[in-house]
Amino acid sequence: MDRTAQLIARPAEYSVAYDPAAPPGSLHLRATAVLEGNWTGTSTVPSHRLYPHQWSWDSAFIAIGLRHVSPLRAQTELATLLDAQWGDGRIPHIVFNPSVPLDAYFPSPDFWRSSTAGRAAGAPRTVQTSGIVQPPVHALAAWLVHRADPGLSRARGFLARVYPRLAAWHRYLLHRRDLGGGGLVSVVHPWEQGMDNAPSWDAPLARVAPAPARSFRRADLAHGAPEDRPTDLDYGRYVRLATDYRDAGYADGGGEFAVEDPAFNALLIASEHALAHIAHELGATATARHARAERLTAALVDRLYDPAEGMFFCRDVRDMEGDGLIRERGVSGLVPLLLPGLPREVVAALVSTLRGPHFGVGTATRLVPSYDLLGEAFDPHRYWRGPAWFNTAWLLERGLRLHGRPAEAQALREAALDTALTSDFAEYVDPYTGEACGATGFSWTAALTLDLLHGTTTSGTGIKGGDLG
Ligand code: 9WN
Repeated sequence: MDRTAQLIARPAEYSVAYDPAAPPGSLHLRATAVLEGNWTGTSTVPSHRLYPHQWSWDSAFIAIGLRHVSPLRAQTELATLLDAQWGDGRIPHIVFNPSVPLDAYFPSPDFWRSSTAGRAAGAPRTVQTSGIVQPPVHALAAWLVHRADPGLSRARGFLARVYPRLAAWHRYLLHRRDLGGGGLVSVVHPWEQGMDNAPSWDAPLARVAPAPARSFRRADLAHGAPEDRPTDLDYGRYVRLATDYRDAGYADGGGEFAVEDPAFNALLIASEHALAHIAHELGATATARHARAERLTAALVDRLYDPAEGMFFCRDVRDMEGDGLIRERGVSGLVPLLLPGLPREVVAALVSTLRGPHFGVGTATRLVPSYDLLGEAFDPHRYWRGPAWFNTAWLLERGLRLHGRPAEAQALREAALDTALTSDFAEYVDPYTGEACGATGFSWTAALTLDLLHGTTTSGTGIKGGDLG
């Protein structure tokens, strides 16, 4: 049998490869077991109890880790998500599993009503989804998945199948979501940016009249401590925004919440560079995509960077009174460090902000706190208002390495690996103590642990500057 036929006919095609050299109980084996436990047959849930469906940016991070133990499963993870793409190009933030009871997660499919309310926007008929999006990490993930096993990827035509869908996804964001008119993408709901409860949303959310508490029933409080989760008032506002968007047929442009976020846009730019690599691999020209990524980087610096503070801020596009910049220091404002085309002085300033008193990386904290340690709203346990997540640590580790800061990158990598082990792959941790918060056995924590374990030296699996540009 030739190599191609062997690849296609793999007997245990979806099984993960447990590393035979890994000692029993090792981090590698435990991380692999978490992903194995959260696999549903076509995708991976973030956590069976708290998040029992497929989530968009979770799946991208999960694929980045899965590629080390099952490149086929990593490809399938992304393909399943892309099968739920809408006709207008959007990739929904949740793809619902029809066998999970409606009351297991709120808002459930009967809230979003994607196949009816989203008909004009081209929502799929056969699968139920939410109608909002999440950060575009997918093209970056697809490129990294390809590189883990280019033979399998070519044999299965993986990149050729995902490329048009990823290109349509970026088109949707760039054409339908430039609500500020400056070239950057706006999110229309805090859940879209992925850091749901960040203090940056407080001011734009304050204008939103909350849906009455009796009009919906939260499911998250059955699994998470109320003092760690968003408040009922915040939830009422989330529900109001999502209801209004749904009732407008998921058409873009009219909502009262529109914010340009640095991390969301930086991830789009990183993915645009990745799409250029994918185009090149498929024999098409990559120049225009790289050029667009550079233009977007310039727009990001121009619109969201504050040199006096040495970091990026969100811009409230609906703010008619001030300059629109929301001067809350969040980890989102450091994530652009992962971009290759960033001006040198911006890189230097971001690194010093990361290490300074507001984030304490390398001195006071483990991983990277989600919010300013000195900020008024700081709370080491409450969702996205202080605790540290593993995906942001992974992004910043990558940025530090890309910009020639191997010692800082290595320290962050070791802290992430150590904390993943001691917290049992927690969803997030107290940034000072590393105490586990939220769910344990959380998929992207396990996946990114695997990716960090594979490190920079293993050929085809490492993350090098060339992955981005
Ligand atoms: C709403 C699944 C998701 C993550 C988000 C995280 C949390 C959902 C929630 O869980 O959001 O999308 O119910 O709080 O904030 O980043 O993708 O893990």
